[in-house]
Amino acid sequence: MIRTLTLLFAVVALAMPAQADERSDQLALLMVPQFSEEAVAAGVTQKYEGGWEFFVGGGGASLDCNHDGMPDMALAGGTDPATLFINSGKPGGDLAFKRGDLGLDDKMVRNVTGFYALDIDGDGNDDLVVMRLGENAVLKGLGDCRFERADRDWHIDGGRSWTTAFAAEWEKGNRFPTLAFGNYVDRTAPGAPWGTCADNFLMRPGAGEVPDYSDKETLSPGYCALSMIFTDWNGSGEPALRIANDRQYYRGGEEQMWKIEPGRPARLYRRGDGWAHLSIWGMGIAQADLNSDGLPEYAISSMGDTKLQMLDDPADRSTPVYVDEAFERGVTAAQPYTGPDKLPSTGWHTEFADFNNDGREDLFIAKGNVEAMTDFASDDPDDLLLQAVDGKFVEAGDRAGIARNTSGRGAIIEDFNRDGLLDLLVVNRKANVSLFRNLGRQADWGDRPLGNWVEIELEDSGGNRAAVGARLLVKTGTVSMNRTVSVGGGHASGHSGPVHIGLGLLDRGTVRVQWPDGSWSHDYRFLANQHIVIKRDAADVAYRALGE
Ligand SMILES: [Ca+2]
Ligand SMILES: [Ca+2]
Ligand SMILES: [Ca+2]
Ligand SMILES: [Ca+2]
Repeated sequence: MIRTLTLLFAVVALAMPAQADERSDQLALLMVPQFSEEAVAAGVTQKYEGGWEFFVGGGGASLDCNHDGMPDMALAGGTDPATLFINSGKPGGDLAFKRGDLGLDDKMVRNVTGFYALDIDGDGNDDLVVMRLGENAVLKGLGDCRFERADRDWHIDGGRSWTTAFAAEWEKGNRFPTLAFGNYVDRTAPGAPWGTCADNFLMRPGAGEVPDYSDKETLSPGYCALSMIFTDWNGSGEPALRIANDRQYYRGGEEQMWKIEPGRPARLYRRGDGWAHLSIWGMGIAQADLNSDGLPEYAISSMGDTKLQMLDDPADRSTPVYVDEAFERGVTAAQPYTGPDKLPSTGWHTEFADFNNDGREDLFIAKGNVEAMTDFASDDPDDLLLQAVDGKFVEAGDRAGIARNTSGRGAIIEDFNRDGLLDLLVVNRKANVSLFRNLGRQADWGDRPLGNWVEIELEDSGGNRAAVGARLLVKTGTVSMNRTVSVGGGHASGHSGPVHIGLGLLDRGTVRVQWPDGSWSHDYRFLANQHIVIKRDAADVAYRALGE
């Protein structure tokens, strides 16, 4: 026994430095962005507090509530009040925020688990969906970062559930969006919390001139949703609703996908449709078209291994059978990558974004122990997995300066100072949020730029002004990239606003837009390092100057 142990230690001792060396070699080929944590200096003090109902959730949303081009944000506080932070910084300058007012009373501003921003009524102001433990609320944006409750006017039943997930899409022909609410444990049911997951809800708009969601459809069974996303998994033009579910509390549950057909009740994909049973601690979900084949891949965080699902047979667009390529692609992120703690880690917010502007989407995963689960890592740093040329991902969280001993939950990936480098806000349980400014790439003589970039904002005609569901096909040199405008995913967190695209060394490109109604635009030419706006049927892109 002792000999076996000694041998094991020897193998581990040999393996660890080799792995570290290999990672160093891989990182040497990549541009590693440098982040500086500036929450307090930027005026952002906000914690996610509370008992076991707030072990989950803890999110926020970015939106531009005063139309000055600078992203503002709403952050959940659990039992602490949720807070609106209005961006008071300048383009290219320091991160700076001032506190605003969400217009929620003292009861409703507490017990908030997360936010998503979208323009529900199509007036050009983003509205805020407020997810809560108890009644949910919807805040209508009035401009100037003022809000008023609209859930009663719009007949949105806030329910009594413990809401932990949200997503929205515009079904074809509809002026207003379809809203999906995901709920966690039903605490009032006998035997709670074990096997007592609440149902989820789908709210489709009425046909009138104002949003009317009196018709509420139950998505049953619910299996304790922690994130959801509308996704056109097979390129049919008709998104389905995917839900990541937490096996900790369901009995006989699994990951789910609902078929959402206009004018028909939602229908769950089952074995007969090819849907395979997968039972994980589904926490956060993200989609990206990593292989540019027009179909999305999915990252789903869990306790232990992160999943990376790719359609098994891309030619067969009728059967949703997925293979897990997380190991091959290097995104399992199953344990902490720094420090002595080698227990499994716990992943939450998951999102693809190009942090170093090299034209390849990277993967961020917020990490943090549920509370004091001794079988899981307690010091569990967030992951920044940079995508290499070969499509594999390399951990760079420590090198980038985001590896901290905080317990991450939701996150917002956004260029908060509009300098073309994506910054990062992480909501932490029982600790102040982390606000990381992206400084670019570090060199001997200081920071230097990353790759080129473009930020693209769409403006559709009709109710879906921000063109949620639109696809962007960007071509630069020989590279093509697909992006989708969506509302949902991550964990209790989202962002509204331009789509950020890294361009590497290329200083121009073209973009084609597939608008949510399915029609394609012509090719638009654009120059790099600009914020561009593409209006429906416009001849050319418009360049937007900020801070003027
Ligand atoms: Ca703003
Ligand atoms: Ca609005
Ligand atoms: Ca990248
Ligand atoms: Ca930035």
